[in-house]
Amino acid sequence: MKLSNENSQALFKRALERIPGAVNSPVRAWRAVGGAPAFIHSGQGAYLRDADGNRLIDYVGSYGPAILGHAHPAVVAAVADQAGRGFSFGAPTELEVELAERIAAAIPIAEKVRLVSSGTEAGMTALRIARAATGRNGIIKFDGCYHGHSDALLVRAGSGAMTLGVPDCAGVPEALAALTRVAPYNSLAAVERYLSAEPKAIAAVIVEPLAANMGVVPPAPGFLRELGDLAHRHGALLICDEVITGFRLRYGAAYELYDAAPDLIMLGKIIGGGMPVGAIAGRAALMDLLAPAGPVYQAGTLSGNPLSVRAGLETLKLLAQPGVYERLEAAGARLAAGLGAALAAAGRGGCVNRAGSLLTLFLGTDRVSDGASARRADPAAFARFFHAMFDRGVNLPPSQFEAMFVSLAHSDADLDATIAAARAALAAD
Ligand code: HOZ
Repeated sequence: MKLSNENSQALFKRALERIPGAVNSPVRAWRAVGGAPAFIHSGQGAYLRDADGNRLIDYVGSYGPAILGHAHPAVVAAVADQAGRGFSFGAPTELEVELAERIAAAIPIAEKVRLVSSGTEAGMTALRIARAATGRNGIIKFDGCYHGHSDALLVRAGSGAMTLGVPDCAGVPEALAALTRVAPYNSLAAVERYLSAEPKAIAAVIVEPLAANMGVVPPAPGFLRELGDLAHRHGALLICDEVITGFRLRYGAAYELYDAAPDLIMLGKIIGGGMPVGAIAGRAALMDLLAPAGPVYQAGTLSGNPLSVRAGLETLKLLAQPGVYERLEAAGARLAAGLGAALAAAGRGGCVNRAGSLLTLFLGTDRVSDGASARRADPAAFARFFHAMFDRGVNLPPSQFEAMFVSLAHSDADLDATIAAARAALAAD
């Protein structure tokens, strides 16, 4: 039965008058699945309540930050307490030192940490450091990886760009885009070709250690270790974009799971507990290139603002407790197994890619290992599946090319209800 959406439709119409495309970030507009997006009234634990009063089991999780579930009481209390002390001062606080220390303690290469306000800023700044450190301008990224919307990185990008089929963005100067080389994810040969063809041209190779912006695509065994070796042999840096994976797959960075040796990493999402945040972290020698210690300028009025930092600190404290990542792994595995079984029961082509609490159900293709194979999925089938799930009370990311995010708030009953909904949705399609 179709859920009521009169209020969301009315809000959508109103938003279209004053907000480009009615949303403040493109994927939210449901363009890939059609219809007026659900406007959200509130979130609690694993659930959202939309503007029409529908209760939904949520797997968007704010695209990653909501690893504890929505409005966790301890995080709410920390933010409320901080709000009473002031939102932002334009001056350093002890809280920022505490968060940098906590990140440094969890991530071996994070000798120094610079907080910013978004993953986009983190990517932009990581590139600037790499270019300054190497005296080179070129970068290599991977088709379908997304590192925020800064000019240099919005080339063959995943996430909203892939969803909307606009991987190369209007308004990015050609001369700038020409500095970005694009390789297929998991292809060392393509990276080697670029590095060998233009010695001393490439400043950095940037990669999501686990790709999660073309749907979830794990790295091939040894890929990241060899990628770092390759980059370093050619005098280039390796930047791991851990905006999604940082503190998601383990307490710390995911690069350690895959035996990678990055020079810099980008963080975001979870370290801000749902408030705006980003970070660049790495060895002191590189990080000290940043102003005022060094010549690479970077700044931000709200960087390291106390509200984001308190929310992040409280979230990390809760994630540091024993058993947390085992629970996330078990929940992710339960859901992935159930979705896989639902596909098989319906006799449908598709596959489930998963790492820990991140997963994607690809429809219409049996193996996804890079951007090209992700694009072989069937977006029309996904759109039907999305709506069938929504009408059964399950909120999926509205794109085949985003990850589902499982949180600590999802109970086995929530996961099993989701699996039952998927079985019914696939069987009815
Ligand atoms: N990095 C986010 C997940 N792909 C994107 C969020 C958004 O585009 O709104």
